[in-house]
Amino acid sequence: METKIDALVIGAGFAGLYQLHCLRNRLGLSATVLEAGEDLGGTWYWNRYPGARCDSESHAYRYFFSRELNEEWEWTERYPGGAEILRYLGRVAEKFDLRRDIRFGCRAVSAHYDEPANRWIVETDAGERYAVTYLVAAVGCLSSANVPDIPGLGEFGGKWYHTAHWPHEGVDFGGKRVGQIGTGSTGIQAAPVIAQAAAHLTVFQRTPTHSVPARNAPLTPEFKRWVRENHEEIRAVARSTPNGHAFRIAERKVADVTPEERQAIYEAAWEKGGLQFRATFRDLMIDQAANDTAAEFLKSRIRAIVRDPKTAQALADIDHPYAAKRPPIDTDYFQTFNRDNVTLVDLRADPIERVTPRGIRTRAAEYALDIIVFATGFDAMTGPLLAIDIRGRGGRALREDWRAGPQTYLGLQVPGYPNFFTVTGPGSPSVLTNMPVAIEQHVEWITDCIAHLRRNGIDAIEPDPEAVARWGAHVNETANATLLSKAKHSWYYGANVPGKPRVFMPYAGGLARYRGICEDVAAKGYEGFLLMRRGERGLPAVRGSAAGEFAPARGPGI
Ligand code: N01
Repeated sequence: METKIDALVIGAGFAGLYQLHCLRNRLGLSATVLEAGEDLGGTWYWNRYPGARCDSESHAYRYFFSRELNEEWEWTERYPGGAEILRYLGRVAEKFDLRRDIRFGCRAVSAHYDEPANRWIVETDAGERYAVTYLVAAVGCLSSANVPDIPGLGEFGGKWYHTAHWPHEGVDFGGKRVGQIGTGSTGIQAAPVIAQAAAHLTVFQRTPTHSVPARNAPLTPEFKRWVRENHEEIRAVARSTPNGHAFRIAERKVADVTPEERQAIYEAAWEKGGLQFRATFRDLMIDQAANDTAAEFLKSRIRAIVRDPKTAQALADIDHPYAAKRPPIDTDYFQTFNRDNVTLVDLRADPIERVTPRGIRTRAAEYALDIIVFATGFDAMTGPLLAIDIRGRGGRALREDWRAGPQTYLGLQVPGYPNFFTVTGPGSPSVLTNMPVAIEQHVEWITDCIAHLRRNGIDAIEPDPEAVARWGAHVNETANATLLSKAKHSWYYGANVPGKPRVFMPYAGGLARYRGICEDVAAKGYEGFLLMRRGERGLPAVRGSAAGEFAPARGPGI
């Protein structure tokens, strides 16, 4: 049985829900969302590990498209927890009547472009088949879990879990010896909570990283009122800043202030907590000497908090500039290592050799464990797309075309894959931003683009390969202009997944600048894209068309 509809969206997280709303409720198209999970929420559906909470502040972690929705919804804490975000998305789905067009528990396994008919044939793991004109991948950037291939895992006598596939009924750590591998944003959130419940927690750390206290707290009635009354202002800030957060980056540079003033600024930012620490000076991400001052401040905090000097040294021996890897924020992470039931294993000094039936064996010791928690991150950005067998013109496979790294125009489209759109795809600001703001921008651009095609009798759109090459060069150049390029072992470069090409995947030029570029491209009649009408013999072959230059980076984009 083949279902014929205008548009298919893959994924029912923030991106897929809004995309469905736009395509169906605004453009009047027939549209369906396929969602592998049994309910909506995307990343929040899967990542239910202990301590899962958003690092973006709640007043900016939301959709901004509906003032009414914002007036009806009130977050309870400074950072929304996973369960509250799921309730929020449930409310959104209810308000815009989205559930009726979402197929839950339904994984898209293949998407093949049928060139003569100019349509996409999408098949699911349940054997369902959809024929659609527009295909939108809203699969998320961080939805393919990375479970490292450690020898012996299959022989482990206890239980193991990856944080991104956390059992919905929870895990009982009571009386258990737990080993946690990974100390990125997830591991740093999970460890303090696991340590409180477990008999013993052993944290296996490969790369230490800086972290700033989140300082989460319930929102006061005054703050809630302020949020309600300042919707437009909050929206305007989030849309105009490089990261899509509702705070501005300071105008000053580190060298503009005295060392004493700088120390006071860092101390105030530490007390305030959160990702705003990165916004204390505008040159933190482009000037190594400036960054060193922040990094040194944060390392000094670790040494001040952690009582055991050897553990403190292992936690503070950080090999990359502050925020060159995604900076975590935490609730009592470093304090956790002062507990009697917590041990840190420095894998750089003593690497893991294998998992044994009893636990984890490093070169120097064996750690007996009942539970292993993998907080080992994701095959980010490209992983979720390549998990689907996507084939474009002439049967070309995305897995082949992206063998050396992703090729996109603006992170929105792939050459050779007409009418296929990616929300927050590689080459877009995405993971360097507060995601809902980046998602809204993409979804609205895609919606306007599809409206344009239909208004003008255009059958298909795909990027000009020349524009794609220029965009790829611009993405690289922009990353190289920042200190992000000093952490070549980060997941931004795909370095956490063995065999993955080392390519900087997100766009580091900043969301505000990126938004301007996308608007400009559309205003110029979709410059750099090929707009095609079907003739008697299908779509015309791809020809080159001019793409404009992208303005060089002027300030820090991240
Ligand atoms: O994953 P990560 P994550 N042996 O890749 C280690 C977002 N997020 O899930 O650094 C031993 O950052 C790895 O070590 P190394 C956010 O964008 C958002 O923590 O590769 N260790 C690292 O310590 C974030 O950046 C929020 O040397 C291994 C850790 O595992 C992104 O998700 C919350 C290993 C993985 O860290 C990913 O964060 C959480 C191995 N074989 C996450 N393989 C919120 O806003 C990997 N590691 C709520």
